[in-house]
Amino acid sequence: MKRFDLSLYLVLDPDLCAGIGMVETARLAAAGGATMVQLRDKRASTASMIETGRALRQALDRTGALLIVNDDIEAAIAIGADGLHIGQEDMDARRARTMIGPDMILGLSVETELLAGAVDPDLVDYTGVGPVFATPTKADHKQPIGFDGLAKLVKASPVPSVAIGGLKADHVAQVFAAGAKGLAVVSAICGTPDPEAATRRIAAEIRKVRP
Ligand code: TZP
Ligand code: MG
Repeated sequence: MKRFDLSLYLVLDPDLCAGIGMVETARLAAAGGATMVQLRDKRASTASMIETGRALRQALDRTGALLIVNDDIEAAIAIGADGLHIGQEDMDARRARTMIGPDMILGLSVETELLAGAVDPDLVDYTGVGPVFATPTKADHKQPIGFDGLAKLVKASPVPSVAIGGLKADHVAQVFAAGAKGLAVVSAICGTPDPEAATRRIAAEIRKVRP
């Protein structure tokens, strides 16, 4: 059984993190209580993903936060990441699982109940569910599902789910009430004046609702 904590999942964005950079943002977020950090840079080459990923590995070393790499399987393997996250338009889960082996965490984005129900728990370890709200952070995001939709998709998913899309500290109670095991955030942390404090605020809300 793999152990991972989806509760405070930071997804990095190179543009929003441009001020202090993705690595420093991740370091501060881990200090503030982030449990997972995803390297997501859709425009980066594999070489650049590997370079950033290695720096992230070092920054997150001994913080307890796990490092997940979005989409770039070659980079995920080269970095020795804790996990890989793929979307529906990326490679299929079976192929990804075959390439990464049994031990690496595999996350899959699902945007509908149908997709959530189709997830194979022998291949996929968690689902990323959303967007809960419309968000300027992802230009091409699917139809927002709201908290009612979130509850439905979480229920349909055979593996634990993390919610994403427009989520802030204020939404923590509703996220957990819908059955999700955590929230994935970009702009609630990236590019804020004090990413560590922003993370701490979310972590404090999580402690209120999660025993
Ligand atoms: N996938 C669905 S919404 C989203 C991604 C990567 C972006 C979420 O960003 P934010 O700033 O937390 O709304
Ligand atoms: Mg993708």
